[in-house]
Amino acid sequence: MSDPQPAHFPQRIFSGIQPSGGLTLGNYLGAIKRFVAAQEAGVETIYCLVDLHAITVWQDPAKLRHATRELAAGYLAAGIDPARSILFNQSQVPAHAELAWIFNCVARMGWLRRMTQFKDKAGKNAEEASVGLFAYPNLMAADILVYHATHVPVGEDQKQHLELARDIAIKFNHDYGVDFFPVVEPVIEGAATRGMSLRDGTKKMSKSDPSDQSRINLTDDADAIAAKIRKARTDPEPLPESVAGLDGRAEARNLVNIYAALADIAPDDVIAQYGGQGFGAFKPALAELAVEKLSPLNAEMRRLMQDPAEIDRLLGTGAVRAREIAQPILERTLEIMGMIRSV
Ligand code: AQP
Repeated sequence: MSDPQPAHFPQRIFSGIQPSGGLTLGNYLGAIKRFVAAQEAGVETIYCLVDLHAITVWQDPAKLRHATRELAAGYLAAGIDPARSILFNQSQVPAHAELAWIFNCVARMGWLRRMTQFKDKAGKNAEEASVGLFAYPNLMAADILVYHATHVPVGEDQKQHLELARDIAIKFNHDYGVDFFPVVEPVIEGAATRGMSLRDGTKKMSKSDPSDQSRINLTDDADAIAAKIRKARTDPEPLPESVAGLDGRAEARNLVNIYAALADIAPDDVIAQYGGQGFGAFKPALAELAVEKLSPLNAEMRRLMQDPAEIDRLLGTGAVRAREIAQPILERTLEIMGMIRSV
C-alpha cells in the first residue's frame, strides 16, 4: 500500500458493512476477506457494522437486530479476531453521527448530487428518498475520519464515496488552516472488487436485490450454492483462451473473477486452466470450489448465531475501544471549529 500521509497519521485501516440484509459473496470477496488479510498483515484495523447507514432505507427493527448479529458472525467466522481488530456497531459510538453533522456543514450540495449510488438507490423517486440516504456519504466520511483512518479497503462501488471523504478532509483542513484530517486512500484490490449479479452481469451483486437467485448468500447451504451457480446466466461460447477474450462477456468474466478470488489466483490462471472449455465443465468446478470455501464459514456463522448474547458482548467491548479513539478526535474537531468545551 502506498502511503502519502504525513508521518503523524500512522497507518490505520477502517471499513464497514451495512446490516441491511444477509452477507453476499460480493461482500465477502470485495470486503471481508480483505479485512482479514489486513488484520493478518499486522496493521491496526477497525471494522464497523454500519447500522446507522442501514436505516437510510426502511429496516424492520427485528430484522435489523438479526442482520446485525449475523453480520458480526460473518466477520468473526471469516477470521476477524476481536482481540486484534476493533469490531463494533456504529450506533454504539455516537461520535460517528456527531461528526457526520459537522460534515453536513462542510460538504456541498453539488458534491452529493453527483453521487451515483444515491441515484441508483433512490431511483426515479428521489423526492421520496430519506434525507439520510442523500447525506449517506457524509456519515461514511465521518466513520473513517473520526478514527483518523488512512486506508479504507472497499469494493469498486464505494470509490466515489471515498473521493468525497477525501474532498471533505481537504476542505475542512483548508477552511480551518489545519492539517487535522488525513486524506484517505481507497484500497480497491483483487479479482472480485466488483462481484456481479448471477442473473445480470451488468448489475452489482447486492444483498438488497429482490432476486435471491442473483446472489450467493453466506448463509446458503451447499445445495443452494451449487444450484445458483448452475443456473447463473452465461453465454453459449466456451471460455476464451485469454482474459482479453472476456471483453463484452460480462457474465463469463464475473464467474472467472469469482473463481479467481475464491482460489486466491489471478483471472489469467483460471483461463490457463479452463480456457476453451464450456460452462458445462466450468460451472461444476466453480460450484465445488465455492462450496469448499464457504461451507466452513457457513457452519461457523451458524454456531456463533446460537449465542447472540456473546455477539452483543463482543460488539459492546469493541465499541468501548472505538469510543476511546473517536471521542478525543471529535473533541479536537469541535475545538478547532470554535466550540466551547467546558469539560
Ligand atoms: N458486489 C460486490 N462486489 C464487491 N464488493 C462489494 N461490496 C458490496 N457489494 C459488492 C463491498 O462490501 C462492502 C460493504 O458494502 P455495504 O453493505 O456497506 O453496502 P453496499 O456496497 O451497498 O452493499 P450491498 O450488498 O449492495 O448492500 P445493499 O444492497 O444494502 O446496498 C463495501 O466495501 C462494498 O464495496
